[in-house]
Amino acid sequence: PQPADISLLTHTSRYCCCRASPLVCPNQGLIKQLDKIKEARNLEGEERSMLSYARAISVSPFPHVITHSNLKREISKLPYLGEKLLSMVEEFIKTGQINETQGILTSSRFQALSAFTTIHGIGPHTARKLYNLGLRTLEDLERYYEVEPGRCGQETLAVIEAAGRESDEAIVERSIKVALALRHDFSQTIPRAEVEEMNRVVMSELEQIEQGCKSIVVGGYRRGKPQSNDVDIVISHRNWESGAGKIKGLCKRFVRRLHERGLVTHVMHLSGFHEHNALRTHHWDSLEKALTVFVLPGDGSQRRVYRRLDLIFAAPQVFWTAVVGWTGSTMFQRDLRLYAKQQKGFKFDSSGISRRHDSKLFFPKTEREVFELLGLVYVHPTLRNA
Ligand code: DCP
Ligand code: MG
Repeated sequence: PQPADISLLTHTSRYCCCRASPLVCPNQGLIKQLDKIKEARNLEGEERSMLSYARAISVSPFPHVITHSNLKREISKLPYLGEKLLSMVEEFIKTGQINETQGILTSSRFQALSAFTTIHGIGPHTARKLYNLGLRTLEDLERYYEVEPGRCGQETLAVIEAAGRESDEAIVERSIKVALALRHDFSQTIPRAEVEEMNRVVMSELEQIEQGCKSIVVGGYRRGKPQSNDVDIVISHRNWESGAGKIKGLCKRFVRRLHERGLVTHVMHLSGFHEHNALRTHHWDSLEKALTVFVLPGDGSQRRVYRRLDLIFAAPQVFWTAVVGWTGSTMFQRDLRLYAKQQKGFKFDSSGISRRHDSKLFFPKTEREVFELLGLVYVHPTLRNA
């Protein structure tokens, strides 16, 4: 990160896209405890309460360790820390823990819901539904969905062809089955070197069917996480004029190719082929994308781990908004949208920036330009871990 940029960020802004949020911060212990409460609220569908904890967590990378002496003076100046949150912070300073967190950790309902939502496709709502059916463990879910661990046959080609014509329910059900069958692989995190190898393999395959494409690995990897849960890659074309035409329809064609080559074993979801998109909780944009299961080619001497791979295709004109949107974090993205709307009268999402009053579209040529357009100080990706 360039020091000049950092010094322009302020830790008291209401928007986390104006603050520096490093991966590891001085108040990690406090954040871990608050995060459990946030997760519990999320699992119970208490959206507003969940968001207050998320906001409290996002201001807690306060530059120094929060102590008794700075609590009253400085911390109370931070946004989003109301009376209740401040008393929790005080409790944490005194005892090293938060009572409410301890209660949550011992709750068997929390443990079950929390385990269920580790499965891609199972959100809080579905998790509660499954819990109400009497299911408690992931083994219970395997029986319920009739899934055999480690084994998940799929007519992947048929899934690719059916893209855009399936119901939301069918898509979610398939995602759950695949994610459940392969959960032992998916729970293993992906080291940075393997993420980079996956990107190399993907891009050399892409070059075979469409020359001149480029990519950036986004998500947690780009924010500096040493281990990722999945790999997210934004793909575009180097040619500003002809690129958009080359990107259109490429997603489906490429995934078919990766499947033929044995690299993509399963497809959970292909989207962007019609206006109405499934899994709306994800704030889906209108870009073509594929949520797949990927396996690196090996020499046969060892079994390769199945990995979750998301491929996002963006025309050159929206490449940088896609990169910023998909780099996240989720909170950073949320505040970017909010800031754009409230402070600038702009609409921001991964598929583009537009001005609200006349719908004029903007096509930033660099990542810095995205921030400039929104009137923001550039925030380095590794400081977007709000
Ligand atoms: N994203 C978002 N809103 C969501 C989900 C995702 O803005 N509801 C964006 C921000 C995320 C990015 O997409 O950083 C990728 O999402 P992931 O779920 O892959 O999360 P990360 O890559 O941040 O972490 P990891 O994959 O290691 O769990
Ligand atoms: Mg990711």
